[in-house]
Amino acid sequence: MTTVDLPLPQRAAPAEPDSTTHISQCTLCEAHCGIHVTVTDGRVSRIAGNPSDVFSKGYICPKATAMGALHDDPDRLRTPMRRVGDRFEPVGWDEAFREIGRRLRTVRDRHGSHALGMYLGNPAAHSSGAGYGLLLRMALRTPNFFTASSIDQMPHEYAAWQVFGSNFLMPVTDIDRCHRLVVIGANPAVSNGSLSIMPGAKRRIKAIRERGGTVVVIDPRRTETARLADQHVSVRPGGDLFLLLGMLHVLVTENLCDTAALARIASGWTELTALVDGATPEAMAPRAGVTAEQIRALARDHAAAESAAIYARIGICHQETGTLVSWLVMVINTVTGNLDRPGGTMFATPIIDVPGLAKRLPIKHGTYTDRSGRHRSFRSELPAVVMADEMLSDGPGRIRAMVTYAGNPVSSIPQKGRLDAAMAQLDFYVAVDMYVTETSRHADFILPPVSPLEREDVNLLTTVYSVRNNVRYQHRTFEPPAGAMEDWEILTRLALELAPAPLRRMPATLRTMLMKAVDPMRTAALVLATGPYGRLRRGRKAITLRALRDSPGGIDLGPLQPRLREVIATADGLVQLAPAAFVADAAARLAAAAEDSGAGRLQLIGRRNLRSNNSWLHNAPTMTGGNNRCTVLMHPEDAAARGLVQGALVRIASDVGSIEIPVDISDEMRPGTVAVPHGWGHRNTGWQHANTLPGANVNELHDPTRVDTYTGTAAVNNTWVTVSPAS
Ligand SMILES: Nc1nc2c(c(=O)[nH]1)N[C@H]1C(S)=C(S)[C@@H](COP(=O)(O)OP(=O)(O)OC[C@H]3O[C@@H](n4cnc5c(=O)[nH]c(N)nc54)[C@H](O)[C@@H]3O)O[C@H]1N2
Ligand SMILES: Nc1nc2c(c(=O)[nH]1)N[C@H]1C(S)=C(S)[C@@H](COP(=O)(O)OP(=O)(O)OC[C@H]3O[C@@H](n4cnc5c(=O)[nH]c(N)nc54)[C@H](O)[C@@H]3O)O[C@H]1N2
Ligand code: SF4
Ligand SMILES: [Mo]
Repeated sequence: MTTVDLPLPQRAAPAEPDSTTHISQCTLCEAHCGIHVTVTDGRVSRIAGNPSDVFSKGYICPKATAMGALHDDPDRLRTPMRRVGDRFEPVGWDEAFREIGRRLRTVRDRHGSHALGMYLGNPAAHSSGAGYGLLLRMALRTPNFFTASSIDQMPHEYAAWQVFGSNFLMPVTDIDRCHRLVVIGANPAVSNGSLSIMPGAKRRIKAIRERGGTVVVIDPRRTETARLADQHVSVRPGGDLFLLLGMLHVLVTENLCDTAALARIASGWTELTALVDGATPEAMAPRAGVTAEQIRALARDHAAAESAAIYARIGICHQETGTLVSWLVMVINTVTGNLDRPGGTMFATPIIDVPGLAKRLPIKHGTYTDRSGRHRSFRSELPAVVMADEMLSDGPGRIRAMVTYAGNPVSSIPQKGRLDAAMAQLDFYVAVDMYVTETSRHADFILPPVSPLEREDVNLLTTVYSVRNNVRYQHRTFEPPAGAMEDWEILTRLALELAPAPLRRMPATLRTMLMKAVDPMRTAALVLATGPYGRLRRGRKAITLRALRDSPGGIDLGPLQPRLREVIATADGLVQLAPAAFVADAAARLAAAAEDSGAGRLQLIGRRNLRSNNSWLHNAPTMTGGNNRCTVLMHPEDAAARGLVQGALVRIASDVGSIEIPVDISDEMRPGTVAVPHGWGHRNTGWQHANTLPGANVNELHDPTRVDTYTGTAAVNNTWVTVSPAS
């Protein structure tokens, strides 16, 4: 169990502090670790892991303490704000909603609903708010909908849609039972897993080795996870496609797959074997930046393991080949017999049975495009990299008004510095956020939700992609102040403002009744009752909301269960190993000339830090300083070649922008590759502490036109840059 004491404000005689300890959850990332929050004299004095949490088992990462810092942060907005000239002034909720409704409707009436845009950001997924964000998106009736998914997991979703028939069927890594874990483009020791949610990832990874298993990390950087592994394979950024094709070649030519068993669940083996025919390890090795022997061993060991899983995440999504690589990961897990088997990759059985419902949740691709026609919509949204263009380039359908919810796209999205200007020139902009950020500073209204410690919730997303079936309840630590609103209430009120007049103008009492009817707790009760563990299902002890609330560490629902045949959503009920478009694309890439060697330039990738959270949390002094700084990590040879010494300020320049930050020299980097964290460079925000910190926005360097072929997901993981001493 981890425990961290927070500094308390100095008081004259703290004789008998009035302390109470509350059970809650950290909601700062997908893991939702159980926490004990001690409150002393109305302030959070201590945050510790909840040892009885059935999933996180007492683990917390250093970010958990930021739950307290966030709650007590004087810079956190507690009332709605309205822009008056260059300043923000407090405004009442009702007045704010009326005015926002009027302004949004005016834009819609004059220019059509295309003129309204919305961005839904990452923390939306960490509360029930996401569902209500989608409700608002429906009320806006606009094609111009963007989310953090298109700078995140869209390639996994697209590949899952092609291979398993549904974007929801992204297989989860059964890390607690696997005998071999291969991590590609993820650093769970820092991130604690995403879409294979694994709080306390370090402990789970160590346990694999303790039970005699093997851990391999394929990453251009010797990461915190690589340090826990048996083997680190330092791949060239963007080289994963060739590494995996080479592995498949070995699996095929050395007859390492049980093709008879495979034929019962999958189709496309013949096309796959034809594709990898020429992809010998020797041919692939230089393109992947590894050795042929490494490729061969990776394939043989994967096939030989009692159970094995490749876990791939953001490092492979942020590539032009993001979808192709996601596909090959799914393929290798399948052909080696590691799909739907304990210790391999599996589908969860969550309280809301998303995998079980996948067949009935069809999605569309390409029903519309952005105005340039380059980007096709996927699951009814457009990639976030086009936001700036859709706001700035003139012509019909231009976005004139925006809503952002729990997102800071000016910092998070590669956009050549144009999104800042784009947000500034909008006719109208409303931000649902608790801070004045790089993005929300341009808003006409900022509507702040309560702090996470002031809400109670049951997070459904976490249950769908956890490495073990479970359900947990987020208890309130603090009662919300009178009149404060939660995200779901704000979003529902906004949606009502865009609804037809009778709904909009309903009396306040009726509206209160309606809001009560759509309360997330009611929704959670309904979800529980109708899901796999509910009272409507026979033969099992029902889990009610009350039972869940009374379980201080949540309820364990057991290990992942085989259920491929039940959930697969393809037309013929088979896993599609070789979607025609993917095969043709991969073949074309195999046939193309070798990769650009960069002519003395370096390949820029990203990195995450244990005490940082995307573009925010930098206002908490306990989260900044130490090793959590915005520096460029560089191999000693590359530093020496440029005459750089540790800590020197350097200028990093790409084809689209430049930034200046200090260099950190470390042999954990692959030579020729440098890493810079995203989410830094806070200036002119309401974050008084963060504004004083050095750093720059790495997304100034990434080209928004370099994207994953299928989903438009920003390819921020191999941008060519030069690094030189800052003048
Ligand atoms: N170069 C580069 N860029 C990246 C990445 C990378 O690896 N490299 N990673 C990408 C990834 S994976 C992601 S997910 C995106 C994230 O990018 P965004 O979607 O922009 O999310 P955050 O940066 O987390 O910003 C969160 C915002 O929500 C606000 N907020 C926090 N909690 C709440 C809440 O409960 N309610 C409301 N209403 N607001 C809240 C915060 O104040 C902050 O303004 O960044 C991406 N950008
Ligand atoms: N502490 C902390 N935890 C977080 C977050 C945070 O900001 N801070 N963000 C959360 C979010 S929104 C997400 S989506 C998850 C992401 O979780 P992870 O996917 O684990 O994120 P990263 O730590 O960025 O790991 C990506 C890895 O890919 C590597 N990489 C870069 N380019 C390539 C490449 O071309 N090939 C290969 N094979 N590897 C490459 C990088 O070196 C890095 O180690 O983390 C979540 N958890
Ligand atoms: S891993 Fe850290 S940030 Fe994520 S929920 Fe757990 S304590 Fe919070
Ligand atoms: Mo993310």
